[in-house]
Amino acid sequence: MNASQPPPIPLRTTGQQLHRRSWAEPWKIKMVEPIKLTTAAQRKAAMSSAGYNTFLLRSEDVYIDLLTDSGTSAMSDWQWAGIMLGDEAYAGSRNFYHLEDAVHRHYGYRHLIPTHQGRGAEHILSQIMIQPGDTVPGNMYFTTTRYHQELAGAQFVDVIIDEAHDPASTHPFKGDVDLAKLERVLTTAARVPYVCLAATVNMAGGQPVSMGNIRAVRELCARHGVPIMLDATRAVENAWFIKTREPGYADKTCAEILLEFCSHSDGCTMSGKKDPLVNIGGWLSLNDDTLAEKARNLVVVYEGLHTYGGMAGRDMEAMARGIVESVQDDHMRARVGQVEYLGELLQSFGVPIVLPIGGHAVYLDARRFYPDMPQDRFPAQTLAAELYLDGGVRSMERGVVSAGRDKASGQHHYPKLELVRLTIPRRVYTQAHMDVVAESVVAVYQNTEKLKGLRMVYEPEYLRFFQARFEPA
Ligand code: P61
Repeated sequence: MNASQPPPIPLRTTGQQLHRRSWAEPWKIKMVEPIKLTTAAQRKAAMSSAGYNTFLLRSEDVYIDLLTDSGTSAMSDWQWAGIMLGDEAYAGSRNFYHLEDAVHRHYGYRHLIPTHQGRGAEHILSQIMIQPGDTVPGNMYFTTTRYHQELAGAQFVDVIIDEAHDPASTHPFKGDVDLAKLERVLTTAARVPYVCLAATVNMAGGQPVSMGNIRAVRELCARHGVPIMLDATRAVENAWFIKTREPGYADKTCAEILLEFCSHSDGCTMSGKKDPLVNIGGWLSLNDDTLAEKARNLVVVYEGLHTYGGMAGRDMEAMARGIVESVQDDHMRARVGQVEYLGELLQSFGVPIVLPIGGHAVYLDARRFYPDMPQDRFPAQTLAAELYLDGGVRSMERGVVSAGRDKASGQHHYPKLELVRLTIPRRVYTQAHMDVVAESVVAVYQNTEKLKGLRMVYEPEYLRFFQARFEPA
């Protein structure tokens, strides 16, 4: 079928205009996994024993799981067939070479160092490039990325455009770097080992970076002799936004745009659990031979030999095939289109969400759900708990709990964005699931009055959002 929008058809019976959908998912379902409906009483008990933290729920108590799109994709029959072709040799597995080829062909980098997942790559990159006292500028922080940079002795500085911190701004590329902010860091910091550029920007709402912006960042960094390391976790979704929003790219394919985008960077960290459609895996890519040698040397200490990096041969094969599937335009249209469907549905009911709708998730603006709740009563954590209690939908807090504490002062970081993420796994849920989610969100939005928020009763030392526990305030 032609993917472009067909003209509306006037109906003979009523004279109404029938707007035909121009696309549906480019796959059909061959295997299903049953999910369980729960009662309100069961959900109340489950939420209480999970300490009001959706990370601590058992997945079997969840009806529709929108906690994350990480490792939750459905693999294709071609990927499952690849699983059977795993070469589980300790060294030099053929699947490593297939993966190397796929990464080279679609992302363009010279060297591939496999890791068990994204944070494994962040760890290796931070250790080989950062010296204590360094400054790493980036377009908004990501939890694990910043954590590894700080562990290696760097300070992270946010250089994203101001619009990214405003949930209502409809800037089409809210992931863009503010060039003046970046230049200030490049000229004042003692040493900048690299610029960390994420595409799309998860914490900003799945917002993309434009090609024009990465090109300008490249020029600026080149003048200062500073490399750019991409967080390419959702770079194919980013390519789709460039195709649909940036002048001059409508006739290019996602695959072409991805290659061009990556060509403006010097390497990438990757969580294979997102764009590449697998349940586990990741990699570090580098163009520089000397750095790649350092990374290959370190990967054997923390991950595994440099031809498996913590993955089984079968996992590398599934990821190599997932990469090939992920860059298809038909796939991306349906993937981002489903997120857009849910976002537009919520908007039509007046639910406050982050605009524009992101690539992997719809983000609810918890501040506007609970305008009178102070941030240290954890509005987004409260909203995530309420969504589960209402209909068994699991979401994720992305606000003050996720932001953690300032290392120096010990105080909470108070981010401007206090969000709940409804994250859509790839190729997993149907349009009816999205409708049920929207109905539940609307029900919670109608009923915000008596809530007083939560208080934290247990706070772990590292990445606290994963395991913190709360009680109703
Ligand atoms: C997620 F609550 N994301 O979005 P790894 N970069 C980027 C990511 O989105 C990402 C990683 C690096 C997850 C899982 C997760 O605070 C959290 O393969 C842009 O998970 O190690 C992961 O990749 C790290 C959820 C991670 C979190 C950290 O759901």
